[in-house]
Amino acid sequence: MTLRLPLLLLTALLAVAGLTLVRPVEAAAPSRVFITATEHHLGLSRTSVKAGTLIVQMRNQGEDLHDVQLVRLSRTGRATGRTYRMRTLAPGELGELTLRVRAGRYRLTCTIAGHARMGMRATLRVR
Ligand SMILES: [Cu+2]
Repeated sequence: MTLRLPLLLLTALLAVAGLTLVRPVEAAAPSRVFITATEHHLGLSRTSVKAGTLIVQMRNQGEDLHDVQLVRLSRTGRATGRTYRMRTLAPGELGELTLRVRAGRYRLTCTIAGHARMGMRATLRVR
């Protein structure tokens, strides 16, 4: 009888510890940014997102073809690492791109000739 309570307590403690240990680590929900493309502007729903998985959706609300390219910038502002590009969207089309982003700044541009120069560029900060 005197041994029963400590044994029960130990079993209970092990069960709790076990439950805690096998509990799966919850994956962080992906960040999302929505872009509205027009002549000649990229309108971002937010300019700052968390590092990790990022879902980029873009709607071409303009009358010309548009796309979007994302590239991380180095401390000196130069493109570094992989370049991600969404397919070219016809007017009215919606596109989606999923990528993994690291802390820093990403430059977004439309790659259609002359569009970035005319204003289709934006910066996304990753925390
Ligand atoms: Cu464009």
